[in-house]
Amino acid sequence: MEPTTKIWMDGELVDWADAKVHVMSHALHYGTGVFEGIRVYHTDEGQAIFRHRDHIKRLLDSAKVLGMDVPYTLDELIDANRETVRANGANVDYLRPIAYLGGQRVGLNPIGVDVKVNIICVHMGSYLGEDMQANGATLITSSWEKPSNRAAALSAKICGNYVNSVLAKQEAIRAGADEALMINSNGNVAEGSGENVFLVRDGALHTPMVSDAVLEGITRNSVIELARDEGIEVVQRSMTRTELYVADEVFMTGTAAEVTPIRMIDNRLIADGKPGPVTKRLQALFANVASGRNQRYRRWLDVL
Ligand code: PPE
Repeated sequence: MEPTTKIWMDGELVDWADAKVHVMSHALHYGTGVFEGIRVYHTDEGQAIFRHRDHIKRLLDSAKVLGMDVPYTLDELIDANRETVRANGANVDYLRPIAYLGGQRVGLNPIGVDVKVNIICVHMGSYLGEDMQANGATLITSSWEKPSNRAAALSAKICGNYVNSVLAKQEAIRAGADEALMINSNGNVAEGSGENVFLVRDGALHTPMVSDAVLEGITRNSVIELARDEGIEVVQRSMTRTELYVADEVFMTGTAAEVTPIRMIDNRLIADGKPGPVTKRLQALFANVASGRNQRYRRWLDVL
């Protein structure tokens, strides 16, 4: 990938090439870290970090679930993110703060292992591709089940949780699809490997509940608020995979994916296979809000 300039490592800005971690770090072996993905948008007022406080709050909540004490406050992390974006110039569009057990320890016991915090800025661009963003992406249902809430702490963004997503994503790409759709242990729709999923039926939005083994996405939350403000009904409920096949529209949301229309699932076209009107409306609205052209949601932008 394209390196950027500086990486924040526990209070210091370090050159990309020098941002090194020890091979005996607990997190490398056991997945004991938590992370965030946060968009940095270009607005007329300058670079803006989208829903900054909400993302850092979720990072600290994920750490709490993992039982890890992060040695920085929410406000300190916000300042560190801003400093890192500033140090990396205008081309970056995505922030990746990660807090992990960086201490050297063999054996699972995480208690007392040093916690490290690093912040990386990258250029992400379009996550599933420009063409998919415009014309719709294709999904296959993964043969890998999303673990149940009994098996994993899914509403926390814990590094180790992502092995399941990586298996699903790999399967989708090898099968020629853009993304995987994951089914939960009850046989209902969960989410994509790194996105929440919505369907449109009779003009209303439907999305799985947080208890359906999904990450409580911040983009999901933004789209729900935008839709309700537009007078669109939003229903959070369990749904089956076949409901997606026959929906009027399907789209996915995520920090990286933003609002991406889905045109095909398991070789079935969704409606006529073109992004539908509700999807296009919410996608445009989201883009206007994120870029600051729509000032009604200015509170979601932390302008540097
Ligand atoms: N579910 C999962 C499993 C997930 O990883 C994400 C974000 C979402 C839903 C959407 O959440 P939110 O970003 O708060 O709207 N996935 C991040 C990681 C992507 C990656 O490849 O890395 C992201 O979009 O930044």
